[in-house]
Amino acid sequence: MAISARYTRYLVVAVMGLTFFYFITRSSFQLPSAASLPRPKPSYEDFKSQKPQNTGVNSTERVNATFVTLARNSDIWEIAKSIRTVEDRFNRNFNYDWVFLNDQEFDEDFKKLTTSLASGTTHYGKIPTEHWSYPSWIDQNKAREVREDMGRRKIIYGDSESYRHMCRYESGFFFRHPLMMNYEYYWRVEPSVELFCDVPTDPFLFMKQNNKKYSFVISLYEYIDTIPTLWDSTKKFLQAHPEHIADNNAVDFVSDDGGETYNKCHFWSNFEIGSLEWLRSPAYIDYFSSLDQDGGFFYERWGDAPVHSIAAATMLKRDEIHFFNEIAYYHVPFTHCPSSEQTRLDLRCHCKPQENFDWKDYSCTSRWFSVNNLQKPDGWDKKD
Ligand SMILES: Nc1nc2c(ncn2[C@@H]2O[C@H](COP(=O)(O)OP(=O)(O)O)[C@@H](O)[C@H]2O)c(=O)[nH]1
Ligand SMILES: *[C@@H]1O[C@H](CO)[C@@H](O)[C@H](O)[C@H]1NC(C)=O
Ligand SMILES: *[C@@H]1O[C@H](CO)[C@@H](O)[C@H](O)[C@H]1NC(C)=O
Ligand SMILES: [Mg+2]
Repeated sequence: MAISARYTRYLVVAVMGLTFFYFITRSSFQLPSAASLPRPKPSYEDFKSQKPQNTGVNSTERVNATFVTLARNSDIWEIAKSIRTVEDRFNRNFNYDWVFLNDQEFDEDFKKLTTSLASGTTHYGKIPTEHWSYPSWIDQNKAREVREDMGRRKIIYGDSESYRHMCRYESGFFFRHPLMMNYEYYWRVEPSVELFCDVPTDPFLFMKQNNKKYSFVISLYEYIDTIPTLWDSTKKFLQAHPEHIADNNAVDFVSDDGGETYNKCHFWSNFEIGSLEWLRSPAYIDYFSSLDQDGGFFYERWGDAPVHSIAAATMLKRDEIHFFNEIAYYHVPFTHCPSSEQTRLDLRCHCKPQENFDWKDYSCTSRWFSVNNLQKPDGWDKKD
């Protein structure tokens, strides 16, 4: 049949062509070898030993400093975002270490992912039980009743036991974890935060060279229901220990009446760059121990933000506290975005200036500028 003869010819040509094609390209069509078959998941230990070491381009004037993150294993994807933003905007050029702390053991997945994202050396620590449990003098029934009551009153985290251990830990213990004893400065990073501007110069070096001990980017008023007696405890402590009160302190940031009452202003401690040696000093440790004895971490819901802030405002000189205007930052629900357009362009910021919280009514940053005679940007008091 004519048709089948024509098809046979096509078939012969096609087979010859494919054979030729096979011989010239067969080196690239290898059957899967044992080496390319799916391998078991790499363990954290194997992965860590194979990770290439970074050497920071700006490592000459390295400060003895680390990032520090308190997190649960379930925070893995939220902390991944934070590490990425910190690395992209700053640490890829500096490769500072990163310490992760947890009240439970970190799992392999958490360690692998965070080590792969961080450019510096990572360390993982378990918090000793004594630092994440009730001190002997706390009445746990009373603490439970408080939680139930605050839960009914819909106070934020009011019913949470773990949040109280967290706040107490961040107030009094993270800086003396054995892993943190290796450093002089820390930068605290929480899950799901964002940096909006390049950080081209090293904030740790700035802290060290300018003798700064504590820094912030956002400040605001605390919910009074979480700290009704914190100021009474503070006054009792400072009266008993006048030697810890700093000359030229910033008490006017936290009190409108010379220390009689607390105005609820505090630095928002989910961002902090600070001196570990200050937190490990007798002044700070005595203050924390005194607060801990009074029991307000459990009988109220004292946050580490007002505790750090009141300590800084009373026991540091005012010029040892720094406002990092150039570090643009977001933690739900507030943003710090530099007011100056020139700064935003120079630092390649991508924050919306309208979202800057600094000059809004609920922020205390305007007060910080006033009590320190700092120049506020033009138009800071325009309402929009
Ligand atoms: N290991 C551990 N970390 C916690 C726990 N609760 C909170 N954290 C961490 O403590 C920090 C503050 O908690 P977060 O939920 O962000 O509180 P918020 O910012 O006040 O809403 C974050 O870094 C959390 O990952 C906990 O029970 N265990
Ligand atoms: C290194 O630091 C210098 C000054 O501290 C800065 O001008 C430069 O841009 C930095 N280099 C990188 C790659 O970030
Ligand atoms: C870093 O600081 C810690 C705590 O002060 C100190 O023990 C350690 O020796 C310092 N390391 C370096 C390299 O200076
Ligand atoms: Mg948070």
